[in-house]
Amino acid sequence: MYNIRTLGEFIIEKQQDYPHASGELSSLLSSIRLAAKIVNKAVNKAGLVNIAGAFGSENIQGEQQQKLDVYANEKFKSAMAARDQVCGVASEEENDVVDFEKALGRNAKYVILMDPLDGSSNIDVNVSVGTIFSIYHRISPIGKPTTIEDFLQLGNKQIAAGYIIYGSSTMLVYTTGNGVHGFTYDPSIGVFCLSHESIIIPQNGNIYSINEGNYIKFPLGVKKYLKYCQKYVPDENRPYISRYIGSLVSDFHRNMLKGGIYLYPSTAVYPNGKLRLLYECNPMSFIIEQAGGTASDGRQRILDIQPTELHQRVPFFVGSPNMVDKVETFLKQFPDQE
Ligand code: AHM
Ligand code: MG
Repeated sequence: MYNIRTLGEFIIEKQQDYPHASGELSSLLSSIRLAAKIVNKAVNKAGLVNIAGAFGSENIQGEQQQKLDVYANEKFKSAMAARDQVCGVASEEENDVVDFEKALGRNAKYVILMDPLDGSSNIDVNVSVGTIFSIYHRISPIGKPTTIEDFLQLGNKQIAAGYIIYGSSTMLVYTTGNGVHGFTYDPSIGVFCLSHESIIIPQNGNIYSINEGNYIKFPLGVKKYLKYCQKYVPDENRPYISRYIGSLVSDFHRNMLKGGIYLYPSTAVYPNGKLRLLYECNPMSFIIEQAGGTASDGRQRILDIQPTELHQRVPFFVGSPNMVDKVETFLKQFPDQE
């Protein structure tokens, strides 16, 4: 029998560490927890009901939207709209920000950025997918319409970030800047239970995760790093293990628990990398730093990059600090010829 400590209890417990906390962030996290349960149910049934497959439309980035992308976007949005703490949402599935302040008349202080269903092309083949979220205090005045600056904040201003992984079991992992905590969903009682308190990533790992199909167009430093990973040096645990699911949340989660690095550099198709700064890289970077890891675009800390656009992409190197340092060293040592 396990000792149950639920996500709800944990959030309230942590809130007590901040005597002036109003409880609004706790309530906001509860709305995410609720939407996660609803989406989890749909993901679990994906092979049975007519919910897998393409929706028939494209998102702003020209990518095929899956039915579950659209479903998850709606569920997370309405869970957030149903509470009073969120004044606006930006999503991978929305061209522009959704302003609750204007539509619903709010006096709310938080904005949320999210990827409601990351890796959704994996749904049809029963591979794990995830939701990623990032929470900020707005900077525009409460009670007024939100502005784009509320959403284009530095990652290091995040108040909270997290992800849900719909995997062999479903987990919610989050940080509010006080460590990273993971909760596993028990579907028999419909509750997220604390299973991974204060996650710490190993300083060094031996797993590397990258789509090597793009090798030819990788920056030279990345190519050299991959050869370093593959070299036979038994004393240093090399060759490393190559593991790539193609679902960021899953690859990231495994590497955070076991020690490893996830890389999505610039490629021929994606000259700035594929992943989006605001709702993929920033939240994952906040989480990894809280777990003792590092996140970089190859040159600088992700959390220090000033965003300029909602759907901006960046190269992404994230994981065990020594591994990210190493790839940065290779990128510096082998700059690409212009
Ligand atoms: P998505 O937001 O359109 O699902 O794209 C993000 C996903 C990540 O989950 C994953 O790591 C990456 O794209 C895989 O890309 P690729 O198929 O190019 O390797
Ligand atoms: Mg995504």
